[in-house]
Amino acid sequence: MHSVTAAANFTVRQDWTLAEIQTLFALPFNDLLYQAHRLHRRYFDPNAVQISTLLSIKTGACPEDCKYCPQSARYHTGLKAETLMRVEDVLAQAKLARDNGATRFCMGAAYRGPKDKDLDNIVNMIRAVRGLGMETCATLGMLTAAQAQRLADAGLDYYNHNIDTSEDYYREIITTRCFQDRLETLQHVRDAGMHVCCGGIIGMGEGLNDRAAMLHTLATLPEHPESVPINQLVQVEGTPLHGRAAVDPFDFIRVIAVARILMPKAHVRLSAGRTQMHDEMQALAFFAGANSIFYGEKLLTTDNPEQDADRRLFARLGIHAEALAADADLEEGVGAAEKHEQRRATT
Ligand code: SAM
Ligand code: DTB
Ligand code: SF4
Repeated sequence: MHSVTAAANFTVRQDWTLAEIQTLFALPFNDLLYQAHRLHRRYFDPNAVQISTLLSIKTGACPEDCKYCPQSARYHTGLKAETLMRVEDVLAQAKLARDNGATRFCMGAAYRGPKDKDLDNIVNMIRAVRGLGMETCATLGMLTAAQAQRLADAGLDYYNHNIDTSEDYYREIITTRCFQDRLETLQHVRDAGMHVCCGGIIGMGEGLNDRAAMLHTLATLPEHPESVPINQLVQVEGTPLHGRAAVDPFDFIRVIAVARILMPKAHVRLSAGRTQMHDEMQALAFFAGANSIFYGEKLLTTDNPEQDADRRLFARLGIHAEALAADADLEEGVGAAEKHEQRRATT
């Protein structure tokens, strides 16, 4: 019989072994969900879900070859490439998102990594969005240490940079960079004092062991990511992964539950792929420990559920939007990095 006590002592651990994670994946579904939900209640309001809205600030024509991505210049997906947006236009979209209830605004760019001159504009976007009283997040590809510092100095709260899958399977999915490059950027983000948002994609043809290995990498980082997006592959015609077999919904929920157990203080985000999920599956994901979503009718280039549908789902489940943390300090313009420094100085 499988043990259900592995996560019973409620400590936050960075020393998970791959074998322990595989054991969690092998648990009967109800035992796994019970453990995950129990931990979830320990650290979070089980009826609160954090809401982020995404905007693609630079679309398509990306030099990278990520096999899942409609924005790679190598695949013919019919996507219209767009250059970096103007600060005023980004600000208008952020205001709309805020008025619709989002507390975090995430700006995504189809770069391998940003050029320093692009960062001049992006820094202004970050300052403008923070001025609205929202948390800021950006996902711009690989960063140097100096670029990460510039973003932190501008007040960027979160940087999203996914490891996507296991180190082994990464080679099958992307050839223009390696897993180690991802880890290096994540380290620069940490060193600059920003919060880390890092997760992956399920449904790319990876095996169960790849899912376990991906979560093992995340859960054994020196500090767990504050935010862990779990995406279900959005299959876009023209990308090499179009036509992959669909994931068993219960297997997807297992990934959410295991992420919750391994990283009990992280927000686990039910990210891309929600248009393919029934309400019942999303409810199960929230029970298993997901407590963040992307809200708004678009992700970056693909569809996300209609806002009305999400409002109805929240109402049916008695879920409310999570309020900003009391220490968000947005009015004063204090970013994650500065808060980190303040905490260090007072401890
Ligand atoms: N270019 C930057 C990078 O790759 O880090 C930032 C933008 S990129 C679109 C951000 C993330 O979106 C990827 O790391 C991947 O996890 C996710 N993503 C992209 N296409 C996806 C798809 N078709 N389905 C699910 N997730 C996807
Ligand atoms: C993440 O993990 N998922 C988001 C966000 N981080 C940047 C992106 C999903 C993209 C889905 C495909 C698209 O819309 O282009
Ligand atoms: Fe470019 Fe990011 Fe898409 Fe890869 S995931 S092709 S780096 S936009």
